[in-house]
Amino acid sequence: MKAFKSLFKPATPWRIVQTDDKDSYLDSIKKFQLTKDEVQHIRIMLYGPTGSGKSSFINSVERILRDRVTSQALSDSIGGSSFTKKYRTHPIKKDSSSYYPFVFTDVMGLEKERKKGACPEDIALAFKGHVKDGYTFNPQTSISPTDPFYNSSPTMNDKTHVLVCVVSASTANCTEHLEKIRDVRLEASDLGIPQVAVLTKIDEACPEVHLNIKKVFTSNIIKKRTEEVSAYVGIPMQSIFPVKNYHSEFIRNKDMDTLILMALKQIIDFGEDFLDQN
Ligand SMILES: Nc1nc2c(ncn2[C@@H]2O[C@H](COP(=O)(O)OP(=O)(O)OP(=O)(O)O)[C@@H](O)[C@H]2O)c(=O)[nH]1
Ligand SMILES: [Mg+2]
Repeated sequence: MKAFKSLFKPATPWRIVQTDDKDSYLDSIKKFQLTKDEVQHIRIMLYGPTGSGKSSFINSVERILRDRVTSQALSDSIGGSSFTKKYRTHPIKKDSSSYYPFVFTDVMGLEKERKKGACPEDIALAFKGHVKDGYTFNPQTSISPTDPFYNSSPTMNDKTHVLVCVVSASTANCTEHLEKIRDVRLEASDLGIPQVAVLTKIDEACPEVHLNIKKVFTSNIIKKRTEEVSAYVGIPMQSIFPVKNYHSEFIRNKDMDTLILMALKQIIDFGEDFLDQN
């Protein structure tokens, strides 16, 4: 009888969150304004293994904030080597005449082999604002100060204000990229850049979540993946946000929105803190 009862006992959540609070996250993101006159936007840099869902995360945010399907940051379904090769800034339109006060930079994915994918030196230079939009990453060598895409006098708007490590929950791929992820993180830590991780593809990682996204915070699989990312990448558990990106869905889903907005709110708060201190 006891065993029977426990079958119907709701699982204890591994994180207590307000999962039905989509509108309040959305409201506060829509109202968010920067207080420093000299800074136009929080620059959010996404990095992580190739195919982990960086471009899809940007598209998902835009999908929610603009309520329309977009393909601003091209994502790829074939996989293999890095699809995003250029350094590009993605602003998000708020209305016909204005943009949100935050932008994303989507860099070439990290690949496990030393001479493949974005080289960590380039990412470190991008943190400091030395890489101009349109630069094509060269896995063999980092950008030289004589390159036309090298920005020798970056302003606060060109620098990275918050770093987001994007890893997939469906593969344990972050172990393979560990060294490169650590290099990037160490560089960011030296510059005092706050860091968050986004754990994508929770639908692929856990069958229960695939059927019902609400189960994310009671899923042992997602809890384990979050703990692994925290241990491997060195980001505290409370700064790791599980999400399911919009990638094949045509219809908006309130629970997917909530998880994405929860992550975005934390990213913006961290970016704002960094700007306040610098
Ligand atoms: N099931 C599922 N698939 C996803 C999710 N996020 C992204 N994908 C898919 O994963 C693939 C790779 O996504 P991208 O957004 O291109 O990944 P990326 O990190 O930008 O890759 P690179 O530009 O190559 O570094 C695409 O087929 C996406 O549709 C998710 O949350 N769930
Ligand atoms: Mg990409």
